[in-house]
Amino acid sequence: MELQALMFDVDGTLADTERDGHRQALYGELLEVTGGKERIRFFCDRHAPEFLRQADAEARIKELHAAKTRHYVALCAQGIPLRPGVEALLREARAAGLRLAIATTTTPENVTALLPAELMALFATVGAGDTVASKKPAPDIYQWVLAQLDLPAAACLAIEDSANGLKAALAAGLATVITPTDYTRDHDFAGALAVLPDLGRVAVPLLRRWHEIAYASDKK
Ligand code: XBP
Ligand code: MG
Repeated sequence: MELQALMFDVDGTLADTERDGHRQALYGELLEVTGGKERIRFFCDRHAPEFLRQADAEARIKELHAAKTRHYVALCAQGIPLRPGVEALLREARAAGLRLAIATTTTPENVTALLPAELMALFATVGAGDTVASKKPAPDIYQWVLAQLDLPAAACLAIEDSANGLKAALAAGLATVITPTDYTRDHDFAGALAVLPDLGRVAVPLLRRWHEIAYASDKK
């Protein structure tokens, strides 16, 4: 089956938002846990477990996460640059007839804050945040996006930055290209199709070739 779609992770892949955005609201060590609300709960569990025993703990976590999101959206408004090669690849992929999708743990609001409307329009579907019950490394968000695209995993490639993202994509049956960030450089990327410094030297013909190799066994 030929390559028909690319599925992009957001934070760390489209832009180094963990360094330029989320980190300024959260601490790097917490990035091992995906999901802002889940990360706050994890921090409380480690450092203030008594807080979680309060009746209004969940409501206060939601409030804190909403405040953090406001800070992040404000940082996006100042402009968080996309990583090298991302915009060019998005445009080239669309011009080559590939469909684009987003599969992210962050909120839909954070995606539209990061990407200008013109780039958002390139995506056929956006799977984000609480769309699914289980966040990465669970495969749910990738499975949801595949269903929206009405495509089998074998017709797609996933592009990620972290071990949690790789686990999620592999569990959904997706061959995955990794472009690590400073926060994920030391992660275990076993099973990745390729690990690259960024997308700066990646063009569609190369992705088509890697896709053929990745799914060659499917053709037997
Ligand atoms: C990475 C995440 C997100 C962000 C923070 O998302 O785990 O939770 O760190 O965003 P991706 P929220 O799957 O794109 O790498 O606070 O909105 O969750
Ligand atoms: Mg990521």
